[in-house]
Amino acid sequence: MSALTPDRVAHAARLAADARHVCVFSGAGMSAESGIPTFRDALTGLWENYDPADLASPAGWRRDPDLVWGWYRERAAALRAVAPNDGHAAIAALGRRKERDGGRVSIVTQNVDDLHERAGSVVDAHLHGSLLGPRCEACAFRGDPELSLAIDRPRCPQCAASLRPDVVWFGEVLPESAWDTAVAAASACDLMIIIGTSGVVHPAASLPTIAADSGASIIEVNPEPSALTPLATVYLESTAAAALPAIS
Ligand code: BV8
Ligand code: ZN
Repeated sequence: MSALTPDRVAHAARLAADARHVCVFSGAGMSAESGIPTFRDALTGLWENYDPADLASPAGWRRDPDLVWGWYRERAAALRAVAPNDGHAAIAALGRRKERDGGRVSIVTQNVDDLHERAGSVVDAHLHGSLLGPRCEACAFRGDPELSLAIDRPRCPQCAASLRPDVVWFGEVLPESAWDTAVAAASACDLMIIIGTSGVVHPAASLPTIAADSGASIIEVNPEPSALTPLATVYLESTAAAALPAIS
């Protein structure tokens, strides 16, 4: 049972209604109620003996590319079988309402799924890439989502080099344009809504501090306190699908 206290819900709903520019900052918890395991829970079944930070790393890829490719292929296939949840829908509805009223909602996500988009939102920055479509290790080729489901690792049709998941691994720099867009949104928003992130992966986890230092109010939605909870103007100890429809 989530601790959605009426006073906190009312406070968060007022902040959301009054804000001109909302920046949504989402993590794996945003997709949990759609059936996508959070990053730390992602290693179930076949993968339970592996460390996510190792599979999601250049060293892990170099050591066993077929194993890492298989992990991403399974995640890409699992994503096709699920749907956006009420939290994604609430964020999309908030975006439409803000657009109508001359405001805006920016979405900055750490997630590599497309559930915000499938709920009708435009995502301004995918900080850590996407499961949908591999990219070439040597040239600018990017494949379509079908290629992510290939059983055997595909070769680049343009230069025959190896294709890899189009995600940012630990130890890799974030895409410059995504990071710049995210910092601009965090700096310009008057409200940041943090949803479902443990707030331990950097530099993404520094965005809420940028927002707070720029004078934004912060709402956090998470059934457990996170590293970011101390920054929250309002902390909703609840899940994305329960809390977001109630405040937006
Ligand atoms: C970089 C793509 C620099 C791949 C991902 C020491 C200190 C500080 C930093 C570092 C350090 N050592 C190394 C670093 C840097 C490192 C880092 O931050 N490490 C951490 C672990 C200490 N960062 C990097 O390497 C980044 N790059 O720094 O480059 C650089 C400079 C020069 C040259 C080279 C490099 C790159 C990081 C990106 C890694 N890739 N994803 C893939 O998906 O496979 S990160 C991946 O993990 C996710 O994308 C996500 O960002 C992260 C997991 O975090 P969350 O999303 O928060 O998910 P998590 O499971 O942790 O938590 C879920 C939360 O949801 C929980 O709080 C839970 O309570 C809540 N929840 C659960 N259910 C619900 C819910 N909430 C709401 N509703 C629910 N229903
Ligand atoms: Zn190529």
